[in-house]
Amino acid sequence: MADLTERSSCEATTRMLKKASEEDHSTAFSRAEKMKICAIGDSGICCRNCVMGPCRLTPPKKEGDEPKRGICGATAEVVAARNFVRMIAGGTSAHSDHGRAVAETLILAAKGGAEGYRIKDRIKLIEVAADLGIEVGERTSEEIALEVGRKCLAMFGQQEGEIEFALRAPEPRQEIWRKLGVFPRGIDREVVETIHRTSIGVDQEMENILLQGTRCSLADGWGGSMIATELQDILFGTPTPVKSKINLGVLEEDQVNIIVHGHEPILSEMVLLAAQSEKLLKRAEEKGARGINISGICCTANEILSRHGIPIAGNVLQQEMAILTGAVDAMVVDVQCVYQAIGELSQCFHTKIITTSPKAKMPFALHIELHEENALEIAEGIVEAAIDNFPNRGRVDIPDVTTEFIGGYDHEYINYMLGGKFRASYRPLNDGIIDGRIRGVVGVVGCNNPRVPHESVHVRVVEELVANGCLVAMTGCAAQSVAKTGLMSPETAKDACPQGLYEICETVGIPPVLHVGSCVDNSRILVALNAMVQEGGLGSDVSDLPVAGAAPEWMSEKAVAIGNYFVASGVYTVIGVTWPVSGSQVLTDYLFKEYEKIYGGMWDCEPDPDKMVGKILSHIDKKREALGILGKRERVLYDMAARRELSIE
Ligand code: NFS
Repeated sequence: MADLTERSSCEATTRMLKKASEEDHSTAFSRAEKMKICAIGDSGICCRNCVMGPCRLTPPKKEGDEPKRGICGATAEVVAARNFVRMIAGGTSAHSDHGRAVAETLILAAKGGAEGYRIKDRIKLIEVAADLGIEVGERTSEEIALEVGRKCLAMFGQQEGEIEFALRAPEPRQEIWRKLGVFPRGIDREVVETIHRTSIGVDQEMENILLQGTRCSLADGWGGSMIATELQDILFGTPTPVKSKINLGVLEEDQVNIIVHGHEPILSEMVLLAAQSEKLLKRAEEKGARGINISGICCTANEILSRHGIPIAGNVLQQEMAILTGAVDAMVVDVQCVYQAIGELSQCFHTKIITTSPKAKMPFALHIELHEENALEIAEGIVEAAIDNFPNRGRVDIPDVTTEFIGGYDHEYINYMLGGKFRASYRPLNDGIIDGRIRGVVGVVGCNNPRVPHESVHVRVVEELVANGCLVAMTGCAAQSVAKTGLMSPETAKDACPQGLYEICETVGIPPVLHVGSCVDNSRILVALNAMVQEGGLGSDVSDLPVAGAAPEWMSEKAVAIGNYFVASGVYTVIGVTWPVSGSQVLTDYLFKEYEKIYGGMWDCEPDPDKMVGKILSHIDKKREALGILGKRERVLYDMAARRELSIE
C-alpha cells in the first residue's frame, strides 16, 4: 500500500492500516486501491433497469457522431436522470425507514408496551404537537405522544395533500414547491413513484423525472428524516452541548468494549441502559474486566454522543480499524453503513459481530433480534454476550489517540444560547452575518470514502471555511472527521478564525464548528435555516441567505437525497469525490445552472478542497451582495505589530 499518511490524515487509522498490511488483512482502503473505477458506471450513463442491455450511453467519440441511444431509445440524459433520482429514492428510503421505526417505538412507548422507552422530553413533545395541530390541553405526555406518533406514522402512507412538517418551510419556498407540483404527499408514495417512473418505458423526460426526484428528496428532509430527529428527541431527549472524546483511543484495554454501530438509537439507547445494570457490571468484574465501556461508530455514535456524551470510536472507514485493535468484545450493529467485510475480519480476532435488525443480517455474525416490547431484556443479553467474550481476547493494540470536543448542538440550543432563556432568538446570529463578523453559514456533511484521502478533504475544507469567517455546522461522519482536529472546542476558535467570528464564538461560548448530530439530523439544519429567515434581515427565503452545503467525502446515496433536499430548499450544495452523472452534460448543466433559476439553490461538484472552498465563498458573497451587505467588513482589531506595520506604510 502507498504511503499510509496519504490514505488518511487520522493517526489512529494509519497505525491500524500498517497493522492490517503487516498481518495481511484486507480493508476498505486496500480493496479500494485494487478496485478499478468503471468509467461508465462512475459517470451514471449505464442503464440496467431492464435486461435488453445493459446499455452504456458513452458520449460520441468525435464531432458529428450520433449520440448513443439505449435499446429502448433512451437518451443519456434520461438514463442519467433515472440513475440520479434512484439514488435519491434509495437515500430517502433509508432515512425514512429509520423515521418509521422511531414513530412505531414512540407509539408503543406511549401505550406502555415498550420496556425501557419512555417520553423523556415533554417540552419538545408539546412543540411538535403544536406544529402538527394536535391539541395539548390537560392531556398526559403519553396521550399526546400517542397522537403525535400516529400522525407521523400516517405521513408514510399518506396518499394526497402535503406532509405537515414541510409547512415549517418559509412561505415563499412552499409556493415554489406548489407551483412546480413537488410538494411531497406521503413519504412511501414518493419513493414508490420514483422507482416506478424510472423503470423501463415510463417517464422519458429528464425534467419531469427530476421533478419527482425533488418531491422524493423533500419527503426525506422535511418528512422521514425530520420525523426521526423530532421523535428521537421526544423519546431520548433533545441534545444539549456535551464534552466527549473521539478516536480509537477511547477503547479501554481493561474493560469490556462494546461498539454500537449503525444508525437507530432505538438499539444503542437500550445497550447503554443495559450496560449500567449492577448485575452485568458484576459479571464483567467476574470475567476480569474493570467495567463496561460503550463507544460508537457512524451515526449511532453521533446519536448517543449528542444525548449522553458517549465517546466516538470512529467514523465509517474506521469500523474495520476498530476490530483490528483486538480490543472490541462486541460490535453491535443495526442498519446502514455496516460493511459486510467486518463479519469475515472478526473471524481473525475474538470480536463478536452482533446483528440486531431483521432487515440486516450478515455471514459470520451472531443474530440477536431487537424487539421494542422487551428491548431492555434483549439488550442485556447482548451486553452479556460481550462480557462473556472478554476473556477470549488475544493481543490488544489500541492506538493511544483521542481528541476532546463538544457535541450536541441543535436548533433549540442555538436559539437559546444566542438569545437566552426568555428571549430565545437567532437575532445575534443574523446581526453577526449582517455586520460581516460572520461571512456565512456552511453545513458540511456526509461520509468518508476511500477514493479520497480519508478525513483530510473534510479537514481542509472546514479549516479554510472557518479561516474565512464562516460558521460551520456538521453532521455524520464528516463531523467525526473534524472533531479530531480540535475545531469543535471553543478554546481553538482564537487561532482558527478571524477576529469577528472569534468574538461571536467567545461571547456565545461556542466553537466555530458545531456538531449537530447524525445524518437524519440534517433536518435540524433545515429548521435552523428557516429560523434564520423568520428572524428577519436576511431576505424572505432560504435561497436569500448567505449559506451553502457541502459533502466533501460522500459515498452513500443518502448523501444525494440530502443534497437534493437542500438544493430544493434553496441551498447551493457542492459535493466532492465524483459527480455521479457526469456522463450527461445536458443533465449536469440542468442541475448546476438551470436549478438556480428554478429553486434558487443548485448542485455543484468539486473534488479539490481549496477550489470547493473558493466556490462556496463566492456563492456566499453573491448572496451577501444581493442582500446589500457585501461591503460590510468585519471589524479588524490590530495588535501592536500590525499597527507598526501600518505606520511604516
Ligand atoms: Ni450518513 Fe450515517 Fe457516515 Fe455517510 Fe453512513 S454513517 S447516515 S451515510 S457513512 S455520513
